[in-house]
Amino acid sequence: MITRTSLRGSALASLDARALRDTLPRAAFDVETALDVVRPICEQVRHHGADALRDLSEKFDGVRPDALRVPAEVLSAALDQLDPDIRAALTEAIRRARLVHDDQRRTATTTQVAPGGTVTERWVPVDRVGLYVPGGVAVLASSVVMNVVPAQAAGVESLAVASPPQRSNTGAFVGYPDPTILAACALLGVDEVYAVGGAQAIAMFAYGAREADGTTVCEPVSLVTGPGNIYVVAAKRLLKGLIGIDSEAGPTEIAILADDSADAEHVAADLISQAEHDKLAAAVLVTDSDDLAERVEQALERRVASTKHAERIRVSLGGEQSGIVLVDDVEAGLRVVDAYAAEHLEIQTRDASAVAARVRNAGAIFVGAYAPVSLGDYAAGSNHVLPTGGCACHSSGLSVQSFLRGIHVVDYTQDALREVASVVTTLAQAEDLPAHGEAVTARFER
Ligand code: HSO
Ligand code: ZN
Repeated sequence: MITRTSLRGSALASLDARALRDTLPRAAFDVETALDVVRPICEQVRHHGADALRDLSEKFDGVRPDALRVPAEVLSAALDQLDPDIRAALTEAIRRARLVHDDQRRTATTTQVAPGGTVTERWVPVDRVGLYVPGGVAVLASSVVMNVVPAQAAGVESLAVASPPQRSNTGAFVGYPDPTILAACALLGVDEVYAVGGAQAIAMFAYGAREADGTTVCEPVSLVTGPGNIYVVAAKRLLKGLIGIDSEAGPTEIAILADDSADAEHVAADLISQAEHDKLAAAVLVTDSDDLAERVEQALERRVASTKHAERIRVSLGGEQSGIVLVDDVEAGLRVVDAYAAEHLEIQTRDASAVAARVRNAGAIFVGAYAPVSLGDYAAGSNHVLPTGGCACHSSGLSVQSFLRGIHVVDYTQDALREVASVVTTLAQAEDLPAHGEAVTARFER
């Protein structure tokens, strides 16, 4: 079901990092093509506001929401009706995520550059953010936690969530997002929730939305975060600049670097766990052990046959984005996983901590036998909104930092400015921008 590739001996040695990355299995995720699809959707929302949002929901979600903003009583009903076990699990997941994200808060730093001259870096939260929670193949209430917790820890004051209305909802929830998502919002104290999904949700956040009579439905936001399908990602890319965005998150990926000490059952179970997300999800095992590869293949066959979403998983494991990559040793494996820059990377080798410490590119690293990716998906305390598609070589997952801006505050006395004046005038002359220098010398002329 899963293909094997050998990158042993000269096959690896002859490749530089970029060429190596191109040879590794990866899903085709063509955001550029999707841009053409989402452009008219965004324009429609920009010009026709709430009317466009209702029309687009009817077209893409198969349901016309009664109210675009979920009423407070629907949010509290969702929390009241939430299964107590799910409520307890969400509460514990929130508690752990808060521990980690509260620790990420940043304090201002002040640097004395010269006597009388200081630069302070202040960290200021974004005023208003829009958090997108997908509602496609799987409806992920845990993603509400992963978006909201860092935003709240950063001190963001105004926070809105959007998630697609679900056609299959019943009772009080008809035309609204999945009730567990609503309950998670209520549990986190988020009261501004929209029954809007897809590219149109991102456009609503970017432009804001009004009814035809001018009544405001949603105020525009400064920053949009959260994962989504290819159209959501395309809309974020299109509207970037008008709004800030987090890194682009595409289909889920897991890479596992394992040697012969790894437990094949664990490796197989973990590969399957992320393949379960999506037919486009990627599961890649990098190992120097033929014996482990063999045992993992057998375990995959057996485990996939007995799991609920077998069909979806078979497609994802059998797709070109998944595979087993054979290498000479763990050292070579490290080169491979660094080139791949996985969203999630598990290290299941001897001395796993030491190996993990050498990894440079990954969205999140899971060390040793007892840190499966699904722990991080829900309850490790870490964030699960992570860069995919190789973006981990330049971007980070969602954190408090994603919601903060660093502002430099420059404070110099007259003497401190005098002392550095010639540096400014010399560089200004060198760039043929003498008025820059004159702004300094003007202060010492009288
Ligand atoms: N593995 C997904 C997150 C998730 N898994 C949510 C289950 N629920 C992307 O990191
Ligand atoms: Zn997952």
